[in-house]
Amino acid sequence: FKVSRVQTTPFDGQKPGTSGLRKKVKVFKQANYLENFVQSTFNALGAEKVRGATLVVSGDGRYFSKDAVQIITKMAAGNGVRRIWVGQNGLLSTPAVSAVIRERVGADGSKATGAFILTASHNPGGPNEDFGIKYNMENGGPAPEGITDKIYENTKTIKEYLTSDLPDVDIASTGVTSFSGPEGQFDVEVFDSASDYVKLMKSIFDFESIKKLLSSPSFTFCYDALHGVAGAYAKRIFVEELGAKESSLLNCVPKEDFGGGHPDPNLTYAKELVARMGLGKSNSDGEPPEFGAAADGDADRNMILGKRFFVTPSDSVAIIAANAVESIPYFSGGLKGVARSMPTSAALDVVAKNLKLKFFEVPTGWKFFGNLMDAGMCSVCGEESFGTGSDHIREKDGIWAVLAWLSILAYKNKDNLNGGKLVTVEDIVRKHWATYGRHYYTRYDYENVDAGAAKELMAHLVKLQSSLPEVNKIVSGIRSDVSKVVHGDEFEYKDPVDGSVSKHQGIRYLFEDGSRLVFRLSGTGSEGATIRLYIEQYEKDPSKTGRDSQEALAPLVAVALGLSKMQEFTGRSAPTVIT
Ligand code: VG1
Ligand code: CO
Repeated sequence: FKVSRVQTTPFDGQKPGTSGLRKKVKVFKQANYLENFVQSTFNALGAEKVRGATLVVSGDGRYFSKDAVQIITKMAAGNGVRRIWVGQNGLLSTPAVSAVIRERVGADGSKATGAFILTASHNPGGPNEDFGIKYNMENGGPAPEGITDKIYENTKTIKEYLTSDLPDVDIASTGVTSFSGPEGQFDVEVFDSASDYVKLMKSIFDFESIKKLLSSPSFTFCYDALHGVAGAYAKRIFVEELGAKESSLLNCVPKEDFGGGHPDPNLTYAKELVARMGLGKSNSDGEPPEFGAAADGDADRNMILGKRFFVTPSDSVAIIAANAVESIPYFSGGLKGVARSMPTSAALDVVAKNLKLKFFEVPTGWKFFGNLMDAGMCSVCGEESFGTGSDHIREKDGIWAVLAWLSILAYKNKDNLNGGKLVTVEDIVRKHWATYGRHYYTRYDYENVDAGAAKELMAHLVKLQSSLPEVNKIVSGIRSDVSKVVHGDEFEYKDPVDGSVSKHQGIRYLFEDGSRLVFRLSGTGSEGATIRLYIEQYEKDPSKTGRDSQEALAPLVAVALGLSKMQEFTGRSAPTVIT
């Protein structure tokens, strides 16, 4: 093949957000748009990390992914990359990409040093919806801010990119295709999307004991991939390896447009599963399954449900941490530490304190956990946004979280599977609350709000923080039964490993009784702005941990909406999604 230089001009707004660059497909389809971002990434990495390298290119299979694989492959050849690894049909979940970078060894002993992940995660897909791309490093984790800032700087000045006249490569069948270029050989290897990941999961969990649970007539199970890439793993793992019934899989055929749905595993968008679990208004026919779970488009998120019962992600990570050592072989030697993102509830903090574990609070986004894990300081971590994971890879991991819960259930029920009374998901959560106290928690999302209005609202909240007496006057004017605000700030994080500082990571109001209000602007949307409001209240008294959470939080919600003047600024009388 021949290499060519193509002249180009910069595009505005190619700044990677919380997790890569996400835009409407129409934006990505503009001539040179994707090319500019990819070349800016190569330039940010530098020739020594690109020339001769092995790079992974794959994603959640959303619309435009197949075109993107071809474009990036040609550019990789043009930039002197030695080989490209592609999951069959361009499919690899985000956690599987991380596993492939860390674990996979090519036939000739080669190892990957990075990946372009093609996903907009939980955002809808299709010709009128979103596409996305992000770069992961040799530890298998998202590029740190130092690199993403460089990429963005490069996109502002880019003048040309390198590509090649390679033909399109068949990515539907596995195997290696070799080409010869001006500097030697270039290979494209297409491999099975699931094998490396399945192998890793088998090395972490006790598949035999989970299989006993899943194939027992006293246990029922349901998994909804929302037509995302998780479907490519669910059948292999839950059905073929662990003996679940085929009928327990919902929406497990990956689709380019996620069947027209919003592949976000929460109570609003995972409608079918929510109904099947007996949660929503429309109750399912018959008895709901004992356990249900869902994933997002790229399978790094998870939602855990019991029969007619929702587990908040903040509780989920705390419960996994509290039970990991006895239930999951990978952790049998103990946990190195635990971590959560700032807006995630403090349920994990209480577990860390009780079990005397190292504990870290980091900004939103998985990239911040990676440094801690690389330094051996953290084993289990999570975010309130349905993200849970561990140091087996450097991304959150939706199927891992389900296997972790199944492991806990299998352990607690190891003597109950022959007709004894089952310990349920709800039993485990209620017992956890009775032991550690409960963090009532809810998140309000206001999606696609006018960007100017959102900025003003945030500025208003920062300004208010300069006078706490003023804040408390407003608070007590709204609800007299809410405790006093004792601290207000914008969260700032200093990475304990490399000393880097991240500022403006969310506005916090901390109350005397441990309650918290947090306000953030989303960094993953592709249109307008999304305001996230996180509301949390701690209850230690075991006789009061069983209340309905919206009811328990109603006073704090009223304070949050009043203090922020939400309706005044945004014109919205209700959020788009409540979790
Ligand atoms: C959201 C979540 C955050 C998560 C990020 C990526 O970011 O709040 O916790 O890490 O999505 O998840 P933001 O900036 O919109 O709040 V995913 O599943 O998109 O890779
Ligand atoms: Co995701």
